[in-house]
Amino acid sequence: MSKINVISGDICTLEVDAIVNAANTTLLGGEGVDGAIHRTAGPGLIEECRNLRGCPIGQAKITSAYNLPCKFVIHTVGPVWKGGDFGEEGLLASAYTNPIRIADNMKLHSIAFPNISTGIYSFPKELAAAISITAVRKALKKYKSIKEVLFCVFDEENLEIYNRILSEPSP
Ligand code: AR6
Repeated sequence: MSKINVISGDICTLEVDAIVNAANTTLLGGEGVDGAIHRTAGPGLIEECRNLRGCPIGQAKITSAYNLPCKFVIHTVGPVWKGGDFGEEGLLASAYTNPIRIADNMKLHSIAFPNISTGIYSFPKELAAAISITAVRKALKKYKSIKEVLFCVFDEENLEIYNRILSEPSP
């Protein structure tokens, strides 16, 4: 049985098979969780990312983890929230599903996600949480290598939202 759990804190400290980076389409670093991941990983990560030539919104690409305690980093790009009429919901769901697909393809067992798009990209937190949980639950039915998914939350509001939604019976 795959398990979904919530953990509070810095995703850079997690000793999972893969952490997911909420990057931008250049994959050349940024602020927020992206900045933290690159700072902790060290310069090897940006070197490898340069060779990837960017990543479209909703897609994902995998790299080594360098000085991070996880094994791999899966870089995805969430959508910028523009009010909801620009396919943001589907793109956010893809930003969860594609890393799980890649992790499964690599036969990985554990993966940790930050709350993609809910920082600099301004996606409403409640909606983002509901989309992410639905997308992950659906993906876990298909990608059987993944035994544990961690939602790594970094603020009190997301902690409350994830704990609440995950404690409700799943539809
Ligand atoms: N560990 C876990 N979560 C974190 C950490 C951390 N160390 N630091 C921040 N968060 P954001 P986005 C949370 O802004 O909205 C970058 O410049 C944060 O509180 O990092 O997808 C990229 O290059 C929030 O809940 O990503 C892009 O340009 C969540 O991570 C842009 O930001 C996502 O916030 C992407 O924006």
